[in-house]
Amino acid sequence: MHTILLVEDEWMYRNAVKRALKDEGHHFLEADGGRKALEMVGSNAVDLVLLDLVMPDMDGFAFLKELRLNADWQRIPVCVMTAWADGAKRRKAIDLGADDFVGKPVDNIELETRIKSLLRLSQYQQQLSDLNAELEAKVKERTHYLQAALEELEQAWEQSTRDALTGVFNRRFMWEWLLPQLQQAAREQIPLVCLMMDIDGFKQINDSYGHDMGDEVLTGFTQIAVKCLRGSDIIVRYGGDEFVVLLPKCNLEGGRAVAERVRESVVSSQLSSLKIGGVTCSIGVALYDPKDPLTGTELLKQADRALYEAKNAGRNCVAVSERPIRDDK
Ligand code: GH3
Ligand code: MG
Repeated sequence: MHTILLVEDEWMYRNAVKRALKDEGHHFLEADGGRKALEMVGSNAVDLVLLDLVMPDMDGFAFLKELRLNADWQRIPVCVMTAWADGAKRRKAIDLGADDFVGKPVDNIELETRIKSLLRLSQYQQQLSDLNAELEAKVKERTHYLQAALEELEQAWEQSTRDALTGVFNRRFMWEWLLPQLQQAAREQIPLVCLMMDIDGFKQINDSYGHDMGDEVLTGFTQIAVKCLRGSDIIVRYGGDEFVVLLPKCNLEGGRAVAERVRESVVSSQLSSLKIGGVTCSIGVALYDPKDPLTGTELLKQADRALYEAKNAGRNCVAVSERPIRDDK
């Protein structure tokens, strides 16, 4: 059963309409002017409005204007009852939000069929809007789920690239950036420097003070090294107490200076006051010269050889490897 609001100041017309639709089983609300009709729309679930245009209180046009201002009422179908000949009034009513017309005086079949079709259209609209709401809820839920999955993935990726103890990049991740960095240096013809750093006598620290103290030294050492680097530099835990650092856009002198800064910072740091004697490190420096480029493996080998030289020179020092190592020689 549908509720139809009949807005008409003449009771004779209201009765004629009700008579015309008596077999349809509708429930009728009646208003003799626009103001009362608005009140009724506000307090009843109205499925359709049958509207006269000329009324003494608030006329049909003013009613339409008010009705369509309210978002909750915008989809209530409104069928205007007017003389067919009155084209200007019909156009104005449509512009104000009316949906259809029936002629006056009322033709029973005309009225019945127009109301049927308007109610059907309104029902379809409602179904469409319910489906839309359902779809929106699903999209929202799916977006939420995908966002959570993405965050989890990002977190997993971040974890898989990091060393669990020190938080710097791990060796597996090193190859992800090493080759692109070398390619960029070659493309831009700007040198870069690779440092290989290793804590001196670390085994002894572990043996004498325990593994936990060893871990503390590793973490402390990493923090000191990071403070000596630029944001664009990359540090990797290469193995136990060995770290690789890549300094993009840096020449040999710059690289040596950074290595010296790390070495000195470690010597004068809190690490040395861990009551385990002085902690020191040795650092090997290797240059990637885009005019005479090395492969990633060659660069690492060269930095490793420089580190070996620093260890041989008595540790707690920086050594530079000037002679490139070639894999094919
Ligand atoms: P050198 O001066 O020649 O570098 O001597 P070293 O004693 O430091 O020798 P090396 O660099 O080979 O020592 C690496 C040691 O680091 C061996 C291993 O037991 C220890 N190690 C590796 N990973 C960890 C770790 O995660 N935590 C701790 N505490 N120790 C580790
Ligand atoms: Mg060591």
